[in-house]
Amino acid sequence: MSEIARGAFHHPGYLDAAAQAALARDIAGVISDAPLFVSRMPKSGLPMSVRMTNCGPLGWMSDREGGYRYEAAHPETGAPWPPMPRMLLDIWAELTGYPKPPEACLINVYSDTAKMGLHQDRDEADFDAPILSLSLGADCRFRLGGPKRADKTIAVTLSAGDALVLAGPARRCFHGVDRILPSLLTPLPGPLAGLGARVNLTMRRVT
Ligand code: MD3
Ligand code: FE
Repeated sequence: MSEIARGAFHHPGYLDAAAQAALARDIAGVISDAPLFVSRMPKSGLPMSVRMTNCGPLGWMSDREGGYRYEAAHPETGAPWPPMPRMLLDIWAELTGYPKPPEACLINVYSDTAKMGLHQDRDEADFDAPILSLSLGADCRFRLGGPKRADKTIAVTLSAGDALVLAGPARRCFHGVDRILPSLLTPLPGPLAGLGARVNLTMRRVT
């Protein structure tokens, strides 16, 4: 584990190959009940380049009219999000030590060309709880800045099996995904093969 910035704890290879495979089965099950969808930017309606879905009591989404928000149901099926797999609850408890369970797990699926611009996560009422991220599949170049958009940034490679805990000051930092790195050597595990190059899970408290 290394603290890459104040409050940002990187655990390279936290999940071994067997744990990544078990997690991939759970996530494939979530996607079969809650299909991947495309969120859109508020006002412009431009589509994001990642496809997403969620599990847990609340899920993150965005559309042109309603903007960034958490909802209890899938925007296309209207069904409640699938439950958070036990494995994710256990990892949250072990890595964050936070006394309450995560309320939302956002599942982002990246193609080889998908990216995520620099942004802050500020759609949650609870800014003091940590955020936990887990990565599967291709490496990406992840960028972490400071609390202001213009602050200097660092680049970090996030690889399959890595965990990243954002606590304290890191929770408010700008961050994004510059690009997905060549994925031939690190395909997504079998149950997720064909969906894209990289999957990232972010677990959060919302309320
Ligand atoms: C640093 N996801 O879903 S995960 C997001 O790889 C998001 O899909 C990226 O940013 C991805 O909002 C990055 C790592 C991460 C997640 C949340 C953070 C880093 C963060 C919140 C604050 C600071
Ligand atoms: Fe984010």
